[in-house]
Amino acid sequence: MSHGEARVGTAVDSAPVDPTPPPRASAHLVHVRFEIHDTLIEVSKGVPYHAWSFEGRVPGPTVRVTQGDSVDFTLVNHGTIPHSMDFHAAQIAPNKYYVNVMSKDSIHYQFVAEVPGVFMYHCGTAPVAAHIANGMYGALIVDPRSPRPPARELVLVQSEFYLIPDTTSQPRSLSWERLLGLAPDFVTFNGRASQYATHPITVKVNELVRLYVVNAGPNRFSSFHVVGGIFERVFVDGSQTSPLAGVQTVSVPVGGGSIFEIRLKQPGEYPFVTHAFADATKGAVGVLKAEP
Ligand SMILES: [Cu+2]
Repeated sequence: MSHGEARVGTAVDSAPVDPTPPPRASAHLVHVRFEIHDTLIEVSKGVPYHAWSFEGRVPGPTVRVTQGDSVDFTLVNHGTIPHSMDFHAAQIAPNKYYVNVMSKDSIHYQFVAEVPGVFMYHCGTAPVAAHIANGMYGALIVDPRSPRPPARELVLVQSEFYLIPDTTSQPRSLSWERLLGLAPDFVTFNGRASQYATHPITVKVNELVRLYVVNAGPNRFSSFHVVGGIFERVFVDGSQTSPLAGVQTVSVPVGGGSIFEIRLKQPGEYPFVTHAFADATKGAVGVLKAEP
């Protein structure tokens, strides 16, 4: 059940991750507390995977603050190995704050979100590629002081999963060799292959749709594109100055995030993809369903 009353998709499908961000923040001091857990997730229909997660979710919860807000952050490690947290929205000394937190220990620090945009956060413990590939990332939105125009807002975090080929051992777990060989089994939006293709996201014809797209990687660039549409504006890597206007495809580098604004002109189904189509075929595809 995805909405409490109506089934969406087929009975055997899991409900998709809700792509809706939290509302604009009104506090000037935003408390964020994340617990790390070893978590079982489903990276594709019927494919369970041993992940490491923030708050039991992959990607972790979307955090939303307003430019100038202080973020008061606590990280509690209930996992079995050391982890850490690196906020791309912060400008602080990594050797002081992005440090390992041992199992059963915690860390607390503050930073001021001075620059608007959509930023990646991730565990920065070595080997970083393994901690990211196992699910330790998410998006942090910093709204500009004067609010953006009203829009239907969605958060999409692209990432890859690399599985040990032995399918007899369930759940699956990370293949370091496949990760180093840049050969993902699944490329996903919000942690599960093709979830918004089987469960399209409904929007209205001609309404402004704002997509906050973060690419967690750990390896593959995203060539973000909406089939049947042209982006009205793209704030590249969140930059407020000189957004791109009237563009078809904009790459989101690994570790980056951009804000895409689009209107869908006719009723119908509009796939959003990384136009690097091997990765779309591996699951980085979804559908915006425009209704009158
Ligand atoms: Cu970690």
